[in-house]
Amino acid sequence: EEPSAAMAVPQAGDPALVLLRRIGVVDPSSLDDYRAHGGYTALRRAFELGPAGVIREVTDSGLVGRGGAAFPTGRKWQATASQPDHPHYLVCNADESEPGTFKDRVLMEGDPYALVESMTIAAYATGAHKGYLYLRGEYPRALARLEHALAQARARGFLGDDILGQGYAFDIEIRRGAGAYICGEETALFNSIEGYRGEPRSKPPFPVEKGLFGKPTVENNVETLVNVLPILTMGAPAYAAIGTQRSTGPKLFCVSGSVERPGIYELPFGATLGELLELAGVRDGLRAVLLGGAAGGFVRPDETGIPLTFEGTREAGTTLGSGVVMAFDDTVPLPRLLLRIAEFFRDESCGQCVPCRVGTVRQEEALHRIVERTGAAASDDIALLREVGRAMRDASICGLGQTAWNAVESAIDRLGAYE
Ligand code: L3W
Ligand code: SF4
Repeated sequence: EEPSAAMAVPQAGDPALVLLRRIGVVDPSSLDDYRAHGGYTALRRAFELGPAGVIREVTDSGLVGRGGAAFPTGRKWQATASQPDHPHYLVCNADESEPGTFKDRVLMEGDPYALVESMTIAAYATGAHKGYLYLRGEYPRALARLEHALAQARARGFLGDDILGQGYAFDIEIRRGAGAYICGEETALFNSIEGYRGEPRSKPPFPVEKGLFGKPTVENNVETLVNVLPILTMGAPAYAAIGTQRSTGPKLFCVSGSVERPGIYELPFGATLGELLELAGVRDGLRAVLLGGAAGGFVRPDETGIPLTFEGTREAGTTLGSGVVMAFDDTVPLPRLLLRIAEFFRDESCGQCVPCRVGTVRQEEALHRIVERTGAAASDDIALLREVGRAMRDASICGLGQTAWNAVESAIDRLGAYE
């Protein structure tokens, strides 16, 4: 039997869940079962509200992007909706590739119709009639389930020329990535869909103005889109009452590493790192926690009081990113781990700009020298790492180069990695 998405969700079946409530409960192949579990009530509500009403609800909900950058979703939608240039496009970024991230996979495998419904709502609100779902190439099960869901939705009038008899036309095309992390950067993703090399474009212009095929485009992460369903069904005020004032709603966390129950956890924003680790069953000998994935930063075991919000992690000098929490116990050799992270960035750099193309190589070389000296760092290695890191952060075109030094820097400054 195929492993079910619910296996990755230790809380599966808990009726208090918002984003994960159907995972492991609903039959992901059945449109009827999706509807029996509340599916398509949000789209009906969207048609009652009209496009401007939907954008108002999303703005009032306080929803911000879940890909890591926390940009206000309502503002993004409004900016696209008001563009005079047409057509408008909707793009769902499902190229989930941040090391340690697997929440979008679980959502797509376990509740695929929820993504189809929320993309339909986002497109309706922003005046798009065509949506692209850019799916990580290594997600064959999500692909099969989404393709089946799209076919069923078309056959039943939930996609197509006249959705639910409302005179609104929308359809979704799936595009598969080919294994490059950089294609998750929003503009590299446009280039990939257009048939060019997956290289980021300079911003501005932002995609809301000139995006896919040079047209106004809304691009959102899977988790961001799926939040629109509870916003419309429970209403913006009730949604905004979840979490904190500046990070509203529920959040998915991808917990892995030295824990008893790795998986996806849903908690309201504002729970602490310690509460999350306790749920996942943290093991003895915790040495470090990596927040936000390879692009994120390490924190120490005595920092588990950090609130898991965008503002709380920023104030603590770290990042929430897309919700990655990797726990490492004292059996993990830190210098090797840091070298592995540096290899990743060197490998995934698109090579378009010098600070990142050269900097990721120099960073890896220095970390390699340190590992060869069995973990001890010469002071000139550390000085070089800092100098290269600063150049990558300040002068790289996109987030990959700008964040490629985060993890190493935090390991030096917070963990004393080479002392
Ligand atoms: C209109 C403006 N739109 C910004 C839009 C922009 C984009 C969004 C965020 O991601 C994160 C990083 C890591 N008018 C706008 C505007 N926008 N100003 O808002 O933009 P930006 O540029 O702040 O960030 P970004 O480059 O989209 C950087 C995370 O990504 N990361 C990896 C993430 C991986 C995953 C995954 O695997 N699922 O999410 C690596 O750096 O956390 O914070 O849409 O157009 N004035
Ligand atoms: Fe490419 Fe790196 Fe420059 Fe981004 S920062 S455009 S990945 S070379």
